[in-house]
Amino acid sequence: MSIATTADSYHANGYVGAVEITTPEEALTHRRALEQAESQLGPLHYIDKVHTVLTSAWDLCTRPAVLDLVEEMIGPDILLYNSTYIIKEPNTAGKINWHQDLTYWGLSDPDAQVSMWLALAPATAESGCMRMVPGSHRHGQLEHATGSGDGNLLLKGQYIPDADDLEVDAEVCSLVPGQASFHHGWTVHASAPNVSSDRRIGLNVQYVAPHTFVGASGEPGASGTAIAVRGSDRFGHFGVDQPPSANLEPQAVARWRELDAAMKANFQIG
Ligand SMILES: O=C(O)CCC(=O)C(=O)O
Repeated sequence: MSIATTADSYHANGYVGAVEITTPEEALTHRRALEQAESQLGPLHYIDKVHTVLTSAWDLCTRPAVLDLVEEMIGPDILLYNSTYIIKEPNTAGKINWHQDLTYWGLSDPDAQVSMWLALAPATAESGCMRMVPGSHRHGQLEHATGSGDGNLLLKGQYIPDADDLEVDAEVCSLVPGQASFHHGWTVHASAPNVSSDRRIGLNVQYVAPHTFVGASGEPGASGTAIAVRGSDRFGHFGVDQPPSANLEPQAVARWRELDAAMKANFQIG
């Protein structure tokens, strides 16, 4: 698919899957880089802003092939806002209930944000790949609840209580290593437990256009931090993150702990 066709599919359905970003061999190299970092730092599942400390994550987040597509989705000025690894270990019960991402970021312009989910291990129905409800991005925000306590991996256990009607239309978004999906912040999605014998690993990345901001007024500091990866930021709503000068550079690691805590403190619902 050309970039334009891929972007058209994203705009029509609220998501697009199976976009090739790296070869499977290259994805394996990036998986090894993550696993090396895990052996040094401990678990990295759902730790924010990994692109500020890991050169592998920075490389994947800033690939021209990714940014060319993101540009078609949110415009020529692109800020890299967040990146996390989302990992389901083999044969574990963790799952993600039906939800919409924008319910917890509070961004002012819902169309000025897109998420990439890049597979570093097979993401299949068996390993608990995402399921997406096509067209659901057009309905705006649905009501969410928190704390379902049923193995939901989301930070506040958020979920859409009445998801049965949505679920019937959901499409399975399986990815081979090196492929990515891109989804809009209102797209309803979920994923089941990993019942395979391999880890399921995704690098989940958020891009925003600089005119958007967190909160009602866009006051400086309220939107957290980000870094321009294409074009320019003429608005200054976000503080400025730094790219990694080397892998796991100690000062950057210390700063990263603070960035992760700040991201989690700003996490909203509703
Ligand atoms: O990794 C998953 O299974 C779900 C990820 C997700 O909810 C997201 O990328 O917004």
